[in-house]
Amino acid sequence: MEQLTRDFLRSQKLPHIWCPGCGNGIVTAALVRAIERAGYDQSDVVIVSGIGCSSRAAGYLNFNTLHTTHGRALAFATGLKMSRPELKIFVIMGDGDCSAIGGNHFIHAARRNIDLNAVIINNYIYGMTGGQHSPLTPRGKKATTAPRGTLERAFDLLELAKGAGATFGARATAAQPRQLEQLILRGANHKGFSVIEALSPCPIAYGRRNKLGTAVDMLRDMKEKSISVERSFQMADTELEEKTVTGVIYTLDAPEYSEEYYRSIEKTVN
Ligand SMILES: Cc1ncc(C[n+]2csc(CCOP(=O)(O)OP(=O)(O)O)c2C)c(N)n1
Ligand code: SF4
Repeated sequence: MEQLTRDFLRSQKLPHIWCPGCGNGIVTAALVRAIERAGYDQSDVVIVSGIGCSSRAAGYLNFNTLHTTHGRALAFATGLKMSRPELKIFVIMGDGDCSAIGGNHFIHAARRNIDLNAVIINNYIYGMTGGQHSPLTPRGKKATTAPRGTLERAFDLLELAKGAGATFGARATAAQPRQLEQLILRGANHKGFSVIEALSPCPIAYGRRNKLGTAVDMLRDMKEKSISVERSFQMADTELEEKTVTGVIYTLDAPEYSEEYYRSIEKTVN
């Protein structure tokens, strides 16, 4: 781990400024380990992020990094992939960044099945701006913009991605960092748009407001509510209501956009 920290983190940017107990560090560490296991050349890896607490991860990572505007990480990453298809691109987004302001880019990246690896750190809230609800806040949970609990149903992010055309969807929690690492690696090895939803505690903007206890309590709760996708097949829908299904939720086979694009150019030129 010491070697990983030396090679893959920008030590001059540390210590990080995430709150104590924030899950962002756990998810970032899982990402770093997955990239190391994938064996990529460091100069071929690009980390793209938007704006938010989770998106700060890009600043701490010692790869080529792009810290873009709120909700636009996938738009920048798409441009990059189309001009340099050989790059290994990881896109870190918060739940708001990905599914609210960036929702349009998300569905179109999925529709194109472009070979990007989206890691969405879902802490169920807008952390950086103090706790507004996002499209992934569970119904009934409190936020600054829903003081009596949100009335809206949350998206199932992976169903949304699948419906739009993404070909790899996986979910894990910060309470299972090794599983998360494994899933990010599997997503990276998949050709097409990979979506990894990483559930992560925000004890400050979300946990405190919803009386979820300490960060440790939140992690314990995440772990207890997790059900592997294999086990979930044996359970009734009603039993799964309060659970979080983790693992590779689905994989599909479909043409990848940047490859198709270059193939079509070659055909036209020749
Ligand atoms: C165009 C634009 N609108 C709004 C903002 C304000 N803003 C910054 S971060 C953020 C939300 C972050 O929430 P999320 O994406 O869930 O990430 P988190 O901070 O929870 O990791 C918002 C609304 C902004 N920076 N730019
Ligand atoms: S506000 Fe929440 S998401 Fe942001 S750094 Fe603090 S704990 Fe993490």
